[in-house]
Amino acid sequence: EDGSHAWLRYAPVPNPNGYRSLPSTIVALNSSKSSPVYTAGQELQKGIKGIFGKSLSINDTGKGPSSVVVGTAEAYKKNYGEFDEADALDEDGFFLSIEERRVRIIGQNQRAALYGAFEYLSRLAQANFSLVSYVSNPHAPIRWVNEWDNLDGSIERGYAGPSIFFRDGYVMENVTRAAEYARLLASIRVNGIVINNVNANAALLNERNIAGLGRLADAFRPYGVQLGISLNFASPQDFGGLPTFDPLDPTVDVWWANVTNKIYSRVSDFAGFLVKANSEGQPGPLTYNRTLADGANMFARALKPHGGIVMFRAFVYDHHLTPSNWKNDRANAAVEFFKDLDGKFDDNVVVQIKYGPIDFQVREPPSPLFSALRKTNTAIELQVTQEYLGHQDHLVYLAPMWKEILEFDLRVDNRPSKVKDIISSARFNRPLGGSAAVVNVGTNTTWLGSHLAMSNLYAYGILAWNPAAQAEDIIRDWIRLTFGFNRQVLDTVTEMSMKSWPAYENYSGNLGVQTLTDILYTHYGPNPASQDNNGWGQWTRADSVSIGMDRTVKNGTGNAGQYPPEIAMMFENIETTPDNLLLWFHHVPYTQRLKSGKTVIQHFYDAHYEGAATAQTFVTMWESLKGKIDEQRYDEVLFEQVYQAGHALVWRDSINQFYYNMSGIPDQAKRVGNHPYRIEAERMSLNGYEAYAVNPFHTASGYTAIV
Ligand code: BDP
Repeated sequence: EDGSHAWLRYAPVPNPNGYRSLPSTIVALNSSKSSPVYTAGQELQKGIKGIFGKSLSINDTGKGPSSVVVGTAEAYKKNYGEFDEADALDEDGFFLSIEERRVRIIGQNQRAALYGAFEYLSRLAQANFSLVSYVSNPHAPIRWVNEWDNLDGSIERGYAGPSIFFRDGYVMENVTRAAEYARLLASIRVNGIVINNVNANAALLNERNIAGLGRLADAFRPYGVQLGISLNFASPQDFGGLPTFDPLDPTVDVWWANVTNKIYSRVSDFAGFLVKANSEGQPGPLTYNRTLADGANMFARALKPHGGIVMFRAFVYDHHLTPSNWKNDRANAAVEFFKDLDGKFDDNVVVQIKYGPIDFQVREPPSPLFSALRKTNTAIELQVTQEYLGHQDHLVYLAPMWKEILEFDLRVDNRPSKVKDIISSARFNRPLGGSAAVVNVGTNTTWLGSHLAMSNLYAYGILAWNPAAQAEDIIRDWIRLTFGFNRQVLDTVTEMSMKSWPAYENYSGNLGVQTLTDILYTHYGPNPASQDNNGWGQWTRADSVSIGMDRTVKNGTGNAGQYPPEIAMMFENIETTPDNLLLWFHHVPYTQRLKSGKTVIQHFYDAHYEGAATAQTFVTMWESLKGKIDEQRYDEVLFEQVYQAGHALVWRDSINQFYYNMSGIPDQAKRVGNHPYRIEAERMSLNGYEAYAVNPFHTASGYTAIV
């Protein structure tokens, strides 16, 4: 098992006879070849063959009593007459009814029927044979993934090999793997893929690439997945040869309309554009003193006649902070840039907001922008690719973290205002909204470069459809689908996964100080020194006596005041700020007492030891599964876990050493800086190796490594 089938393995179930109601044929209603309903028929056939070893034939009409019928509501009514649940179906929703020897899978539209088929198969593959009947509707219409692929085939923040979409400047000729990816996504009800980096290259708009977009869209369409692209704001000038890219210049408008029309003439169901503007050196409307809304609406106008949408990113900030600019806080940027624009965006614009105010850190409060935009469509941006969270070399199951954000109640106007209800129409009654996740799959057979990391992609789709789903239920389903039915495997991988985010937080950056990783580019490994006085504005503001970013209104950057009053008050006061966000909002002495009674610095020491110790247990836990998982995946995961266990120690010692040096406060448990059991490599007699001084110094004990 090389991981390529992910959770769609359709492995035989242990007690196939337990399912008495297995129908004898599949009826895929009115399905033209390459339609999602046609795909659903094929998928049901393939799945049932794998799970039960039975080959079912597929017809496109049928009145037989013993069949799995799959189709749209419209087709179903035409063939069989009315059904009660028809009125309960929202866009993309499906009805699944499993009776003795009769199964009905009815979608509000084509892709919904396919979602229902995958749902049925997921139940069978988990040996769940109960007879049920229910409607399932999506929480929000936008359930997209973003891929940060470059045209040359590299992937920004991708950890699983080169692109499955691009090579040498062009869309690939062979789109087989792209289609396989669309299949995976359809099975978790993702309905859009933006295929290229937000730091976009305008050459994507050349003739040959637009033809390539057509090929990709054709590969995605049988799965009900629509194609979108990221745009470079300066394309009219850099690629189109115009003297300007001013969004209010009519020639620029015409240029975008032409490009958009050209795309639609090849991809009639094109989803839309994703735009990163005026951020990290990218061009944007501010260059011409136009607003971000002017910029977004320019694309909206071009897309409107075709029904497309613009995902306009809220990740806009000026990263050139200087130490003297003490009050400048990158966490404030999104609200500062967007709040006065509320109500100024066209209806087919969606502002895509990273979950926290900074940048995919191991712990952030929700972005305050969710509460500031009431007359604007919004979507949350999550990251499946573990940019700051260990690059898929560390097991970090992210559903619990996403749940905390989605369930966070921002109390807008002192009323219930959970983030999940803001991104759907529930709270502000907006027509569009939903989620996007940066995934960055590559050509590695495991898709993400690690078998266990795939639980995050799975969980993303489940939560985008239903944010009320529980993180632990999701992981258990995923384990059964990925590794089968062994009880010990189920319990062990669940336990590892559920402990993984807290462990990573403990050894990489706790109390809301953010991930203390290298901030300058790699975003990998410990480097707390790089967190201060850098142009990227992710600062811990640590000195010899105190640490943390004062974001209060009273003395700090004012960020706490960007939240609605009840939440602002909670974050403004140290006493009511949860410990896990203490250093996010407050600058305190290392000797500050936490609610646990420990000092901040002692908590640092202890938590880093605890987190790293937990990572050690993942190895033994995994080893206890030997023989219960196929050899290839067993070995590959073991390799990762051993690596993580080692790297967690590097993290632990680096961070503890660094803050010990800075604060001069000893560890009460006398561990930090004290490793009597260690044999330092540089003290051994070196044969063919040389000692050299390491930078940053705290990533090797005694500042020295050998090469
Ligand atoms: C940062 C990444 C950078 C992305 C940027 C973004 O380091 O590679 O381009 O986010 O989201 O976290 O635009």
